Amino acid sequence: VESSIPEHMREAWRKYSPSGFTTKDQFETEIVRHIETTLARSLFNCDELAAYSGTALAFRDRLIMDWNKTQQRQTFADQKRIYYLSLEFLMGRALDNAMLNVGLKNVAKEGLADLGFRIEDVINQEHDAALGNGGLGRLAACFLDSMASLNYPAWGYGLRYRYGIFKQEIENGYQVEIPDYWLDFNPWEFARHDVTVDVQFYGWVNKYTDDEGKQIVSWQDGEIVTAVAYDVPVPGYGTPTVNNLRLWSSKASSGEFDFSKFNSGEYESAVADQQRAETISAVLYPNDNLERGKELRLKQQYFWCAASLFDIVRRFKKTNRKWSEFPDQVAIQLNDTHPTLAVVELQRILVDKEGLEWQTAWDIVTKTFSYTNHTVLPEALEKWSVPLIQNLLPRHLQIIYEINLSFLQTVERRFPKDRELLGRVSLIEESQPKTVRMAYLAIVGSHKVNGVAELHSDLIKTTIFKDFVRIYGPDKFINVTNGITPRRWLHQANPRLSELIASKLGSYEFLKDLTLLNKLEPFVDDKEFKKEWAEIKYANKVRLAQHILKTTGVSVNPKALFDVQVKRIHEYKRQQLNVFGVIHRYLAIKSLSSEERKKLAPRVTIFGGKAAPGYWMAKTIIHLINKVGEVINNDPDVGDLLKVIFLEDYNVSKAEIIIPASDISEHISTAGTEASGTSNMKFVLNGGLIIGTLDGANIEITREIGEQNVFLFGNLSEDVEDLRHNHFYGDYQVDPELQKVFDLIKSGKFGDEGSFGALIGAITEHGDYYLVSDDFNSYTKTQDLIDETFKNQDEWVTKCITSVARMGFFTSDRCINEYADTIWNIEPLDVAEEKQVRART
Ligand code: F55
Repeated sequence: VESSIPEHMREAWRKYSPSGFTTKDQFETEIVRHIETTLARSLFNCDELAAYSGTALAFRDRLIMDWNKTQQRQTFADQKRIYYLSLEFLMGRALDNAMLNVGLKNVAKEGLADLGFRIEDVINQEHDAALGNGGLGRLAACFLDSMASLNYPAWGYGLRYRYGIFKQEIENGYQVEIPDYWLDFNPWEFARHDVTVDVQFYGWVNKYTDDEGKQIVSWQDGEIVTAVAYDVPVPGYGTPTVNNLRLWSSKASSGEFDFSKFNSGEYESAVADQQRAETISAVLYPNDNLERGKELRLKQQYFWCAASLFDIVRRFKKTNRKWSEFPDQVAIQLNDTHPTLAVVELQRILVDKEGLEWQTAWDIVTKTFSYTNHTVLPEALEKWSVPLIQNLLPRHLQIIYEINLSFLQTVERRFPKDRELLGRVSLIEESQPKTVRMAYLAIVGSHKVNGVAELHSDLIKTTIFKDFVRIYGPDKFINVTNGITPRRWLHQANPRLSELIASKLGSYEFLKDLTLLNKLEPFVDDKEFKKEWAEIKYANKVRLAQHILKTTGVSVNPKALFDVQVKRIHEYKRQQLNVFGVIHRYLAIKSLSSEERKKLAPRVTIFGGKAAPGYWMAKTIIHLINKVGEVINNDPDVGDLLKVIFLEDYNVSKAEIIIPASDISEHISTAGTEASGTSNMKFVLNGGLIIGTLDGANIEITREIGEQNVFLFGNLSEDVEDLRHNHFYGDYQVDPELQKVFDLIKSGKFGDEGSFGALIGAITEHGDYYLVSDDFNSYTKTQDLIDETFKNQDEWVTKCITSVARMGFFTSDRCINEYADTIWNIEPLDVAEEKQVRART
């Protein structure tokens, strides 16, 4: 490559290549240098934000060196890479993670103390990278962590949104959305103004036969928007591997964009053109498990797929291999159906640009792609209107039709007598307007399809993708149960617990092999160990209580049972069941004499989570929680027996405070609706117990940690359909205890009877789709059992320790190794030599 330094000069280059700090003094040199030069501040003008910036820049320098080496090593190794395509990466903060991964957090802590700062305050200055909605985006972030920690050559590809998920404020009990502009100072990204891709939209398709009689198809005219790469380093834990997350930002194309307009009195329209281009990557859509078919969203999807595919193909071409080897060099994982256009785009590149035969190209495509499904909820399955695609991506629509035609022909040959099957599995739904079923396109374009927990993977095979199992056979559909990274969700969020575990196991090796936690089990009878365990949980609760006091003004007793439900607000996740249960508990307290009340177990019920801005019912649930809190928290009859807290703006960094402080957390979705859930794993790993339905990963958690350690309740997924059906027959009545709760709400006790009426009506009048009434009795009885169990602290702590010891399965490392073996066919890169060099420094 002509941009590389000539051989005979490389010696000098290497001599001056920076080696990075390792000692406290070196760290202080670096941070002061950055504050005084990079940031142009001084010791008379250095606040906590400047200290954060200086620390981040010092650690960034270290990461960059390993990052560059990793990229060189991976290019040199010239082996298969995995590309993880996700519209969301919910990364949270990077500094703490970077410090722990390079193993120099203590050095930084002491160095910062010398300079007059507390490391916690410095860490808290960082803005979360909140480029995601919830579980799906956070899963992508855990996967990047695991892929780097396991030394897989892996890239993430996403969009660089200017605005991440909105910040949530609560005003008078209502959710208010504030834009999350997060890019003011982001030391973790590197703009690659030289790495750009021009992406085309609209236009028309020209088909003709050339002089040699060959069919030529070309997509012409339309408008061009440029994608600029921004790279984010992704460090692994205890390894020199630093992988790359590439995020695309949109801007007006310099070739296309009419800069002369600026001079010719059309200044305003020139600016408007420019802004239209930038709008593509401006904002993350804030809906989880809901797809609304907006044109701008489709533009985002294609913009990102086209840029990523161009980049991947460009890298492959540098290796001068035959196209048939593409799937041996490239594995592309589709995180849900959002990147499905990448399938069509690769087929277009191979056929229209590279001149491959249709079938040859299609074999390459299907060997390259695989698809992860995250939901069975019908409202979340993507369907794009055919006229919309026709207008925006005319060539892609033709290719989709051609894929469909050849797919349906195969199906017809295999099942000649089944005419209805063709209509059911067609990639095109014959609706008004017609739509493209993106999940079906993703299945047809992939060699493997996976669900994210056992129950969920079984459900997709027997319900939404049943016909495809008949067509392709069962082996194409597999399960890979989700996992979480123990680095962030144990070591970083709960350092004292991590340290206590390490002291018993003799090392921190469990952070790289979580199954080692099973060595904790013999210590369940160790009195001293149990005491320390309980002290750590208590300290975490004190910390959360301080946060609650500071942010809500409500004082809670850290000795009370902390009951937590934090996740996106959604009817299927049933926060309404929880708050109805709280009101039921309130009624019970009120009915007792003050003597009887003394026997009750005090409880703090904590909620957190965002509602999609257009999801009116979810917003009503938030409002009810806040109003119920106002009444209960100020009722002198109740006192410490019950407090109800809604924590504003739940996000990754808040989760790191909340999760380690929980005694019991709630994972109470209607059976069959929550694909997996991942916070359930985080809570148990931090020594909290869970109350849950037999849904998603709750089932596998129960299998691993033992039934006696989980509070299960509610109907089974196999019975849900019949129960729903029953709601419309006979004289259907809701649970009598739940009716009392409804009566109190309707009495106006919590204000706003009008909108709360709709919440009640969904259950009493509109079929109770989520089975709140069916599960109510089982739920409250199980809550009573929790109260009883919590009274015996010794027994409780035993359950917690036993559970943690059995959580090894749920590391995202196991999960990534399963993807690597069963889907990607890819090996980790050997970094043994680098590791030795590293061990010496
Ligand atoms: C975001 C946008 C759209 Cl259009 C659809 C869905 C989402 C989204 O955020 N989904 C999501 O978070 N799904 C969750 O994925 C987790 C990881 O697999 C699961 O644990 C969880 O059950 C599922 O709801």
